[in-house]
Order: sequence, then C-alpha cells, then structure tokens
Amino acid sequence: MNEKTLCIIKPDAVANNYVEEINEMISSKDLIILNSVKTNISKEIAENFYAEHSKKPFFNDLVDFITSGPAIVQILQGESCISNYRDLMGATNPAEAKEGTIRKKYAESTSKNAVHGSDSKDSAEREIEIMSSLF
Ligand code: 3AN
Repeated sequence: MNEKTLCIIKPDAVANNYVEEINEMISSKDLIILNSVKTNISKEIAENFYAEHSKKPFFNDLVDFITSGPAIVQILQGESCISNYRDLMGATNPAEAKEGTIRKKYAESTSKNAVHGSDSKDSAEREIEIMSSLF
C-alpha cells in the first residue's frame, strides 16, 4: 500500500554530517522524500512526540537529546514505506542492528541512534500531524 511515514535524522547524525548518505540509503529503497526541513525541535513538540515514553526512565534524556541541536524532519512516501523504512533503520540498539542498516552504519548508541521512524500507520499519522507545522 502506498503510505507515508515520519523520518527524523537526529542531532547526532546531523552533527556528524551523515544527512546526505542517510538520504541516499533512503532513496535507494524507493522511498520518496516528500518534505524535508532542518529545524531545532522545541521541547514542547518533543514531549508531545515522545508522549508514549513519558513514564520511561530515559524520557528526559530522550527529550534533551532530540532538542540538543538541528535535526532533519522528513515525510517519506512509498509502497509499504512504514515497514520498509523501519527495516532500513535497523534495531534501536546499534549493537543489534544488521549489516546494511542505517543504525549499523551511523548510530553511536541506543540513545544516539541517528534516525527515527514511525512504527505503525497510527503512529505515522500522529507524528506527521505533530510535525506538520514545521513544513
Ligand atoms: P525506535 O526508535 O527503534 O522505534 P523506541 O520507540 O523503543 O525505539 O524508542 C524511542 C527512542 O527512545 C529510541 N529511538 C531511543 O532514542 C530511545 N530509547 C529507547 N530505549 C532506550 C533505552 N533503553 N535507553 C535510552 N534511550 C532509549
């Protein structure tokens, strides 16, 4: 099914100049980058975006990190793009990420893990809505 997903290239990957290479990996999987904006995500947006993790011990660090510097917020589109892009991202912990994934190549740790991608159709719709004011 042709669908959309929300992609964030996180501050670690932007600071390390990996944006072009990550977007080449994305484009090579027939994922179209519909909108893309470089932005400093606000604390308010970050807390809303990560609300499902609000009770987790790493929540404050998660919000601090995603707001720590410029990030690239993008909408991707394509056939089965939610799962295709999740497969391309690799496991949350880069030590468990497979060869050929973005996180295997560019993630530093479970928290500084280079990219975000929506994990379901509902999440994608919600996340695109939260970020829509940025485009
Ligand atoms: P994913 O990004 O692979 O969907 P989630 O949704 O489980 O992973 O977690 C969202 C984000 O929270 C991760 N991308 C990562 O930055 C952070 N995170 C998840 N688990 C941990 C953890 N155990 N310690 C620190 N940060 C974590």
